[in-house]
Order: sequence, then C-alpha cells, then structure tokens
Amino acid sequence: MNNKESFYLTTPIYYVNAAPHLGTAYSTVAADALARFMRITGKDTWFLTGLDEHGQKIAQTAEAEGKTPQAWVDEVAPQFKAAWEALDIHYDDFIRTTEPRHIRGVQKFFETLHDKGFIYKDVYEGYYCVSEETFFSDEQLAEFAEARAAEGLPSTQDDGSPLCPDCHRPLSFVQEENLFFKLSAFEQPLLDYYEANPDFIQPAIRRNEVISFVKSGLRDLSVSRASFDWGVPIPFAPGHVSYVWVDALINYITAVGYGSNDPADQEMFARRWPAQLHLIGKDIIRFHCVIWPAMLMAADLALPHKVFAHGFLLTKGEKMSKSKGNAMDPLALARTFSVDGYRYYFLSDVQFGSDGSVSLERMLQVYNADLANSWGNLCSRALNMMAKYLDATTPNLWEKTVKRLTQERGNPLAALVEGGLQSRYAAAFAREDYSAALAVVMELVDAANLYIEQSAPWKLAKAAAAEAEEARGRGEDPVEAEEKAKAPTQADHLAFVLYNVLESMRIAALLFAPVMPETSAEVWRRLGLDALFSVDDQAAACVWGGLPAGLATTVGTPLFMRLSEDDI
Ligand code: ME8
Repeated sequence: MNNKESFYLTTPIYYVNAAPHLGTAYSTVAADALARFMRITGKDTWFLTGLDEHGQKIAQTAEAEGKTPQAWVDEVAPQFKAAWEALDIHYDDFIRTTEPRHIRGVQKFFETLHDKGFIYKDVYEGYYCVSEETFFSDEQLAEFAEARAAEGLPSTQDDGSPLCPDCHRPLSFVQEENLFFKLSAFEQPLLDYYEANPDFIQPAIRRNEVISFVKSGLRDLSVSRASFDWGVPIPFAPGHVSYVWVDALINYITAVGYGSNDPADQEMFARRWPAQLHLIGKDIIRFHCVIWPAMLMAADLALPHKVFAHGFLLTKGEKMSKSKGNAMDPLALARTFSVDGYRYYFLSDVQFGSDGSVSLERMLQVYNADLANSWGNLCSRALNMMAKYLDATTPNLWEKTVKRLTQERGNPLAALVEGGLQSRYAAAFAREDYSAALAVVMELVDAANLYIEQSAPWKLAKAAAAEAEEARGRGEDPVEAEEKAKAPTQADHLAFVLYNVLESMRIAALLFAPVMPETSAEVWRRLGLDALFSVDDQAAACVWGGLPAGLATTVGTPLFMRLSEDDI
C-alpha cells in the first residue's frame, strides 16, 4: 500500500506527422522538470506523455510518404522516444493511441456516453481543417473574416472558399452523417465548475478566455468520422471511427487503466485519476478545458485538478512551427549547449504561461552568463580552492568555532538559505513558475560568488600560513594556540569560508536538480556526496549545515564550457 500522495501529470500527446521539435520539446521538458520536483518532494509521481497517432492528418501524411498509416506511426514513434531520452526526460509511461489498451478504453468511453444518452446521429455539414483536426462553425469563420478584413488580409482563397482561422490553410467542406456529443448540455455545468474551482484553468488569462467562449454558447460536437477509417472504430456505429480529438483526450485515462478489466489496472485508475495537472500549450485550451471536462462529466468521471496552458515559443516574433520552417532542432541545440544548458535556457528565459521569443544569440548569452560564468565558475573556483588550501577534504570545524566566526564575520549564505530560500523556490514550482524558481537558486549562486570575492580565501590562506609559521616559531602547536586564545585562527576562518561556499553549492545542486539533473549529479559527485545520498532524494536536506566533514572533493573539468559566437 502506497501512502504517498499521488501526483499524476501529463503533456499533450503529439501528432506523429513529423519529428519532435522545439515546441513539443518545450512542454515535455517542462513536465519532466515538474515531475522531478514532485518526486524529490516525496510525491508518488506519475508522468505520462505519448503520441496521437490517428486521424486524417496522419493518414494523409502516411499516404504522401507512400506508407500505410501504421507503418508510418511505427517509424516516427521511436524518434520521439529517442528525442526525449536525449533530453533526459524520464516519463513513467508513454502511450500511443494505436495501442490496444487505448482503443479498448476509447470504445468503452463511447459506449458509456451512448448508454447515458449523450450521443446521437445527425448530418454534419461544415468546414474542417485537417491540419488542426478541428471543425469551424459559420460564426467562427465570420469572426475570422472580420478580423482579417480589419487588417486588410484575405480570409478566403481566390475561389472564395474559406481559410482556417488558426493555421490559414484551406479548409475542407465536410458533409456526412456523424455521431454527435451533446456538448451544449454542459454549458452551465462547466461554468459552475470553473466558478467553484478557480484554479482549474491557469494562467488567469486562459481561464477568462475559456469562460467567455463557453458563455458565448456551446454547440453539440461531431465526434465521429465516416469518410475514412484511420481511427478507433465505434462499436455501436459500423463504418464510423472516433473524431481524433476525442480519441486523443481519452488517453489521459486509458493510460492509467480505464477500460481494463484487470484488477491491477482498476486499482491504478482509482489511485491515479483524476490527474493533478494537464500541462499543454495555449493552442489546445478549448479541447482541454471545455470538451474534455464535458466528456468526463457525461461519463460520470472526476475532472482533472488543473490545466496549465503555456505560451508559444516565437522566433523573430512568429510562432515557431515545422510548416513555417523556423523550427530549431532541439537535439542540435542540446549538442551545442549541453542537455542541461538547453533545459535551463527554455525554462528560465521564457516566462511559463506567456509567449516568449527565443533565439540562438539569447541562448548563448544566458548560457554564458548564468551557467558558464556563474554556476559553473562557482563550482570550479570552490573545488580548486579546496584542492589547494584544504587538501580536498571538507572541513571539520568545532561548533563553537563556527558560532564565533558567524558572530564575528557573519554568514550571508546561511542567512539567505535560512531566510526562506527553499520555500520561495517550492512556491514558484507549485505555480509552474520555472523562471522564478531558477532565479531563487541563482540568487544563492550569485551570493556565493560574491562571498568568495568579499572573503578572499586566497588572502586567508596566506594569513593562515603566516600564522602557522609564527606559531611554529614560538614552538606552539596551532591547535593548542587556538585553544589558548579561545579565538578562531586564520585557518579556521579559511575553512569556515570554504565550507559555506561548498554548502551553498550542495544546496544549489539540490535545487537545480529538477531542471539540470546531469549537472547536479556531477556536482554531487565532486562534493563527495554520492556515496552518502542521491541528489534526488535530498530535497528536505536544504537545511543549512548538511554537508558532512571529511568528504573527498574533486575538481573535474568545467561543468559548462564557455561558448562564443563561432560555436553556435
Ligand atoms: O495538438 N511553442 O499535437 P501537436 C510552444 N495531438 N509549444 C508548442 C509550440 C510552440 N511554438 N508548438 C507546439 C496536438 N507546441 C494534439 C494534442 S492532446 C490530447 C492532443 C506544443 O503535435 C504545445 O504543447 O500539434 C502544443 O499544445 C502542442 O505542442 C501541440 O502538439
């Protein structure tokens, strides 16, 4: 029996019409960092990601490639897994919508909605965007036409047929008998739910957007397609497959056991569902905050606790996407800036929840300033001084010496940590504010670098050597001399300063671990801590003074090599 609190979080499941790109990597890295944070804080974390493999867009892509859809998705799926592995993403489960466990669950879901009277047959007549896999109503098209006209831009092709309001590609006209879901019946229940659960949709701007969309009226949703067969067959409607979005959303429950008769799966479902968090991009907010909760209400299932929609990564002011050809390859960037450098840049420099411009130039700047010059440099300076002055062994100071030095010289680093550093960091993580969480850790790194400058260990080392020399000249043992004087020696002061710097490094490594796991594990090794505890299960150990004495430290190569314009 697991008594730990469950934390189930998900990313969108991505379309397999092309390889992973910076946008899909962004959501997945963010979810991974949060999952690592939750694991470290002791939550029973379950992190799901996966692939959306059905639908007309995938069928068309496969056809263009001269492959069957199954062969195509089987070819692309490993590319996603390899990319996530390369970016150090540790998911607990990876679902593909072509798996039997998912298909079975989607069918059960349809049957449930049908049995409860929420599904009926009707003729759908209207426009559909294959690229967005979305239906557009006449009102939506009119609104788009008006907005475009105001900018002096066309909203139709030359022959007068409309363009997609989202991606501006030509729309297809669909006229077929479909199954419909009574989405309109959930208008008021959804509004009531948003009101009763103010944190359900984050950030607030998205919540307001969703509320005004629902208030403007919901229409029933066409949930099946009969003109092609690359989808989940609907058991009670031969010839119909599920609308790809409905199929895709259900992944969040089929992955944790919904639809299975196996008692172990049923137990998992009871434990994991509802999810704590669906982490998505703002482009798919209506699917997650309107259609999905309405589907769950109709099936009498609990609703997820929170949907957080992050913004778009923009390059030169435009949404970065494969079709616009302005997508940077995440794996190439990770090779240049290191995996941790990659993860750090996107999570620190783009305010999570807002759109953010990204560029190689800015990435280089952030990498050099924060990682090579601040964090990396702190580690190499401190470890070099340990080797030079303290025989690469963490010092063993008497408690009373530490007390006295703290009184006399102050300890700004301990004061910073004890002044609520970790709680500010944790609060930032809990509201998905990665930039703020990382800025808190950088405060400690910057303070430690400043402390080195101000306390000048090299001067203390000189003074300590002179003091020892003097004591020897008097024929005294320096330790006894200290006892006699009841005053800390210069050597104590040096050890005190370096201990404080190393202790700050230990805490910074712990707090950086969710975003930069590789580097934190390396710092852990260099501090000689890996034999004692793992960097992953030490979150509670941000208590000042946790670095034991007598550990062997190692210098190693620079954690982050400084890069120049020529390297990018
Ligand atoms: O929509 N900036 O899949 P998809 C930030 N299969 N994030 C971006 C981005 C950008 N420029 N471009 C993409 C689908 N993303 C459906 C989802 S879920 C039940 C089904 C990210 O492959 C962002 O998370 O088009 C966005 O929501 C997602 O990729 C869309 O991925």
